Amino acid sequence: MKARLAEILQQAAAELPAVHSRPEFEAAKARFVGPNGALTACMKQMASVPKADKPALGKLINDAKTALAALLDAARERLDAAELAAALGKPVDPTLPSPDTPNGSLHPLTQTRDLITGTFKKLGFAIADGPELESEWFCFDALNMPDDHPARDMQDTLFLPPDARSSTTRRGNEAYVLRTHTSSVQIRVMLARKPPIRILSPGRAFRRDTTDATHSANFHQVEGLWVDRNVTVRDLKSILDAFVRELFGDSVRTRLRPSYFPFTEPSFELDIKAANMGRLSDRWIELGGCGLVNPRVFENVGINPGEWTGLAFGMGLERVAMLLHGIDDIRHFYANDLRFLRQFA
Ligand code: FA5
Repeated sequence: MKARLAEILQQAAAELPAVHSRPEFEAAKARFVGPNGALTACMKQMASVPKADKPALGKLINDAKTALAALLDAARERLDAAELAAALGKPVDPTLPSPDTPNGSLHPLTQTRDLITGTFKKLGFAIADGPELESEWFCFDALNMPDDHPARDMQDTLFLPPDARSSTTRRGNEAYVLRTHTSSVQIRVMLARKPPIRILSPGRAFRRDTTDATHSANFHQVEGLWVDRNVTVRDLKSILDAFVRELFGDSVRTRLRPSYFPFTEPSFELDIKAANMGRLSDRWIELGGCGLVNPRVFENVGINPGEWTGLAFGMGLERVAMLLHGIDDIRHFYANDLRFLRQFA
């Protein structure tokens, strides 16, 4: 019996590594451990072995069984690995550069946003964010535009359906709007932090404007706010001058044209004139609105206007990108035309 078991193991050790398919494996397995297999035949002989020899023989058979199981496992694992490799196909190195795929690039609006935020970061501004879905209080009332204020008509607002009215906003039952400007972030920041404050807030804005070459219902703005002691129009002008020079070069000229916003007093439009703005070169072009924070806004957010002063500005991101790159239609930014986008790669 001992010799027979050794022979079976020798045979298995020779045959199983040569097995290359599932049917070959199953046939070999049956030859050794199946109901009519060689090892099974040895086990059956146990019945006729004298009782005294049984323990020693039983151990021999068990050892042979374990050794056979290991040989079968090794053969099965080899087959599994070969089948997986066949299913996966030729090995690839994902770290190799692809020869045909052009690199992606940032959208021109993202590039322009990064340029603007980078410039203001150098001037000590931190980036602040706020929700695009706002309650009327943050978008209008706190900015000195109460319900009946005519200035509320200056911005055509997209309202959410009445069932979206909130019971959690400051006045309990206000409508939600898609924010018409990023000035709402000023309010959120001033409620959350104590002055001095110096923040820049880029983000989306929404208005019921008809789309044309310079307007979109969904556009982007960049809002700036600086609250400190003794902030003046001179600070406003010098900050905006520094910003504009960084973008358009030293030869750019700026002017603050008197204007009106309910949340700033005095208020201005910032105009720029430069020789390198394509079709718009050498003309005064409006870049955005600005002014000193209206003391009423400070009162609305619990900041003492006797102690603190502030400046604020807001501009259209698309407008800046169009001037920087000589783009004459805002709709190019949203058309996803690769011929347009690749020019900024
Ligand atoms: C405002 O939205 C003020 N919140 C800006 C401001 C902030 C003034 C802080 C003072 C202090 P205005 O409505 O003018 O202002 O919009 C500012 C800029 O957003 C415009 O100059 C324009 O570049 C851009 N803009 C406005 N409406 C659209 C639109 N429909 N499509 C594209 N850009 C727009």
